[in-house]
Amino acid sequence: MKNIIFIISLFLISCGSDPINKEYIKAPKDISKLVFSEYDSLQIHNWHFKDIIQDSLPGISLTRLYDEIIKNKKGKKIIVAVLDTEIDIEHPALKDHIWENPNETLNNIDDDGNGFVDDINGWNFLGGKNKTNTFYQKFDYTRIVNKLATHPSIISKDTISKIYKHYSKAHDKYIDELNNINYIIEKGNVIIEKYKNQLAHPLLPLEKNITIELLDSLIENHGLKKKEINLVYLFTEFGENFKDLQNDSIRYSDKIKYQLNLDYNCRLP
Ligand SMILES: [Ca+2]
Ligand SMILES: [Ca+2]
Repeated sequence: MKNIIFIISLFLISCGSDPINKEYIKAPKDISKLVFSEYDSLQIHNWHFKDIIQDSLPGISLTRLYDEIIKNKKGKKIIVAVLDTEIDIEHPALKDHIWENPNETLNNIDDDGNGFVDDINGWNFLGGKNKTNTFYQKFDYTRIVNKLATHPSIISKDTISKIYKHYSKAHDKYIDELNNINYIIEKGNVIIEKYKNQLAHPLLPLEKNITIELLDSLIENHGLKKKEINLVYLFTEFGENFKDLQNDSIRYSDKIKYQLNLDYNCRLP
């Protein structure tokens, strides 16, 4: 049991033995007929439950499923294991359906002997020791590089072994991302410094959104080179401003500190 991975299991209702008419919902050919503007903000907020034909909202048709397909159907309980990070077991839609381990009680003892103390609703493998959530977790390839670096196949450079190939693939990805993030941090900081000076100009107030026109103006009138601010063009595509750029720099630094840090232990609270 020790090696069985499960996080949270739920009781869900499945449909009984009555066959379901499996009709696939197709999007209308004329997409221009979809009218999003008719909906209020709450309906738009719940767009993912909606149906593309009935509601003109490209969701998963959940409301239509309840109303048309499983309405009046008798269900039976099944257990579904969910492998994911952070699930809210107190959510109103879930709290009455969360699986409970029948062989475990809350007593600080591993009653069922599976290696996990008080695993009442499953186990959080990436959380803190006291069942707390950790904000940052390593990327999977960081974890693989860290775990396999001392494996005999890696130390002996056994290039035809499966372990070596697995490690190699993760390592390449790790180095690529590390270089990429370092480049962004380095260039981002250079750009921020340049912008601090440029934005001090009375015509370019600090809080003003950085637009393509503004960047063109900086190139034309203030001597910035196109190559130097290519990165800023990338940011402006997402409508970001100068403060966002600064926050991104912090965010990317955190990636180095945690998600790409081989020694970071994301199990510590
Ligand atoms: Ca246990
Ligand atoms: Ca226990």
